[in-house]
Amino acid sequence: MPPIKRTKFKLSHEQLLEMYYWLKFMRAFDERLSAMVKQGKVRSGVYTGIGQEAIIVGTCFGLRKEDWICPLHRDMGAFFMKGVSAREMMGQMLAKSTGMSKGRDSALHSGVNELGIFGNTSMLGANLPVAVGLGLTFKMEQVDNLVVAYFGEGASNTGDCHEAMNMAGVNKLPILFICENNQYAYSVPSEKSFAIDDVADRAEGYGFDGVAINGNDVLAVYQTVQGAMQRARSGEGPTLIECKTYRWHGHSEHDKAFYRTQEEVAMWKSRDPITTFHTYLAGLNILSDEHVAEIEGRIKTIIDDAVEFAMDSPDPDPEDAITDLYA
Ligand SMILES: Cc1ncc(C[n+]2csc(CCOP(=O)(O)OP(=O)(O)O)c2C)c(N)n1
Repeated sequence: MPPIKRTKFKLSHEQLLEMYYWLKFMRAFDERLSAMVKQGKVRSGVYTGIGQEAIIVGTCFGLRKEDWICPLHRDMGAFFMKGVSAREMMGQMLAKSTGMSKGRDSALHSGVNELGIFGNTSMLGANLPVAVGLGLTFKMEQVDNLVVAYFGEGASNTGDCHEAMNMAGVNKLPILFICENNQYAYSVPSEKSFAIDDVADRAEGYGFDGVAINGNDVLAVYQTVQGAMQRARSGEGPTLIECKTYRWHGHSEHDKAFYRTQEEVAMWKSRDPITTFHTYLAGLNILSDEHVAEIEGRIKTIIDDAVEFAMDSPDPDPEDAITDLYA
């Protein structure tokens, strides 16, 4: 095999391959779920992140166990990178007793305290004030943990978003606000929901830095996030990072997305974050066809096992509906 070339990133080639693995894993898991929806096997709403994987990999790759994430409906990949197993996630999607919330709700609302994953509510933008609460806790405890809070460009127009960013700016809280700008809030294109080009510009009004980047470039996301993480951990406050991207599927698997043109979808598919990264790694002689086959085989085995496990898992016992209550 030709010699491996150096990159400007402080990442070993094993780390680059790990990033590639995660991109492929998220895509494969979402694709399997999408197929299972059509087979009538899934009991949860499915909002795939297909096309947006680079944002999750680039933001989660540098996280510590103690850091928290506040993910959205489309961010299942972040659960995996924070430590949720494929079996647990599949159990959750099939509303089985082996899922994270033991069949109580859809994947969107399940959190895992031990792993630092906040279970979001349906109200978009409402995860951001929670991120502020977490960030304030870290600041008061004088620990250098941080919070990564995700939101869509649609959610960026909510009052919660404004209030959260304002308070995070005033108190210099260790939060990365990650706007996943996938161009549409359900059927509403972004030019119909705000009058500026970049959501990132709003950060200035809250007293911290905002930057708009190519959300389909995993290394661009990673590099930007690294700087923001360093500032957050050293007490310099939040950063707003707007990642421009596109969701390949409809808003959810029941949405055929007729409000978009085929040309537009094709144009964005030509910017596939996985193909782009593949080409980059292959050019550096880090990724060979054998690697790809091995990674794809490994992922298929894990997902096949998760599906079998979840299908064989028992349904929740109705009597357990009143256990695990907070009060
Ligand atoms: C406060 C609020 N308003 C409306 C909705 C209904 N709703 C659910 S998803 C969605 C689109 C969200 O778009 P965006 O925030 O850009 O995230 P995306 O789904 O594109 O990732 C809407 C309007 C909601 N859940 N919460």
